[in-house]
Amino acid sequence: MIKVITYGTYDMLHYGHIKLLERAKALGDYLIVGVTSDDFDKARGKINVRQSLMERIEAIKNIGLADEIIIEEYEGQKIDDIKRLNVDIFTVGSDWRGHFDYLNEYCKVVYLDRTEGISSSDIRTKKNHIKLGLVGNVSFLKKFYYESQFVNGLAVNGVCTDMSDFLPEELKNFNIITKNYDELLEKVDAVYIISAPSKHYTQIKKALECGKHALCESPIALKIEEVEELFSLAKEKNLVLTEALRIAYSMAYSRMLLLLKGGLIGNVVSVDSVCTSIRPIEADDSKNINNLWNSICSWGPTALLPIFQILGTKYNGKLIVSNFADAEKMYDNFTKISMVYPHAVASIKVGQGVKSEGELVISGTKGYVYVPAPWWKMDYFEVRYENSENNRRYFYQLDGEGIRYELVNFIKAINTGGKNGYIESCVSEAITKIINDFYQKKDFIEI
Ligand code: C2G
Repeated sequence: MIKVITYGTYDMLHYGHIKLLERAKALGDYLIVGVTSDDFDKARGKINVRQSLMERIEAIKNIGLADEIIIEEYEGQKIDDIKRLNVDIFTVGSDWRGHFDYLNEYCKVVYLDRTEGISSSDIRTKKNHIKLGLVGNVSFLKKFYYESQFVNGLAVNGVCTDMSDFLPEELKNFNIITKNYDELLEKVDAVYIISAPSKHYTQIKKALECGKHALCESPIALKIEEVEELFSLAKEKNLVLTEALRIAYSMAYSRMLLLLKGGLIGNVVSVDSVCTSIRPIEADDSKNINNLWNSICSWGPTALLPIFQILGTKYNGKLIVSNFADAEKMYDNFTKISMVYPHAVASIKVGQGVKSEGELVISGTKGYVYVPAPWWKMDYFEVRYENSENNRRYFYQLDGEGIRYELVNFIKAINTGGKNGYIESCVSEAITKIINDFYQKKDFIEI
C-alpha cells in the first residue's frame, strides 16, 4: 500500500484545494491530510485564516478524499509524521517547490501544479472588503497603515488629520485626505481613531451615528457614562466598537491569562504592572493641555488591562498618586495607582517623565509569572516556583506589536456581526473610571 501525505490550512475550502487533494490521492492508495492548527498558522505568519480548525477539518472530511486526518501543530512535525505513519510520498502544491526537498531523505517528494486563479486570500478579500478611514495623529498612523497591509479583507482609503500638510509619503496616496471628519465618514465603512483622548467620545459617537464601525485607541472616552452610551449605541446599531489595546491580542498574553485561570500559580494575590517611556511634551501640545496624551492616558489602559482581566473590575478601593509637569495638573509625569480587592492587591506605575523597569509580575500562592520589560510587547513569559527546577518559559511569536492581530479581529467581528471577545466592555468602563477619577482628583494625592 502506498501512503501519501499532504498538508494545508484549507481555509474556505475551494476548487484549488480539492483538485490538489484528488491528485494527491491518485498518487497512492491511502491519503493522509494534515490540517494546520490555528496556533501553527499564526506562528508561520498566516494571520487571516477565517475558519476554525474544527470547521476546516469538517470541510476536508466532507469531501471524502482523506483516509486519515491529522493536525499539524509545530515546525518540524512533517519528519515526525512521515516516520511515524510510514509515509511513502509527501506532496504539496507547486507554490512550495524546493521548500520541502529536505524531506527526500525520508520519502519521495512530489510537487503538484497549483491551480491558477483561485486562492483562499482572494476569496477572503473579495468576500468582505472593508474600507477603513484613519483619524488622528499621523506619526502613529504610518505604523498602523503599514500593519494594515498584512490584513486581508480591508483597505485603508482615507485619512482625516489636522496635520494633513505634514503627511508622510506612505500616507499620501489615499483617495481621501481631509481635515473634515464628516467627509471621511461618508466614504468609509469603519474608522480607526488615534486622536487626542478628549476627542474620542465625539468622534466615535459620530461614526456610530453614521453607521460606521470604530476601533479607537484606549481610552475610548473620559467619562463612564460616555463609555456606556457608546457601547449601547453600537449594540443598537449592530456595529462593532473596539478599544484598541493591542497587547490583548498578543498570543503570549492571552495564553498567560488562560494558564492563570487554570491555576498555574495558585490563587493570584497581586498583579503589578509598570509601563514607562521618557517622552518630552511636544511644543505643540503645550498650547492645548486638554489634548494631551499624558502618562495616564498613554499608558494607564495598557497597565490596567492585566489587572482587570485577572482580578476583575470590582475592587474595593484605590489610591492614585501623581506628579505633574504643569500648573493645571493635567499632564502627569508619573502616576502610581494601588488597588485593593477582597483577596488581592494590584498596582500600576506609568510615566512619560520617569523611567522604570517595564515589567509585569503576577504573584500567586504557588508561584509567580514574570514578564520582562517591555512587557507590553510580550512574546515570552516565565513561570517561577519555589523549586526553580519546576520553572517554565513560554514563547509565542508576536508580529507588529499585535496591531495586525487587533485588525484581523476587528474585521472578523465586523464580518460575523460578533463581539470582540478580547476586551470586555466592563474592562473598558473600568479603565475609563480610573482615568476619570484621575481628572476629578478622586482617591488622589499629588506629590
Ligand atoms: N493549492 C493549490 N491551488 C490553489 C491553492 C492551493 O493547489 N489555487 C494547494 C497548496 O499548494 C497546498 C494546498 O492546496 O498544497 C493547501 O493550501 P493552503 O491551504 O493554502 O495551505 P498552505 O499554506 O499552502 O499549506 O507546510 C505546508 C503547508 O502546510 C501547506
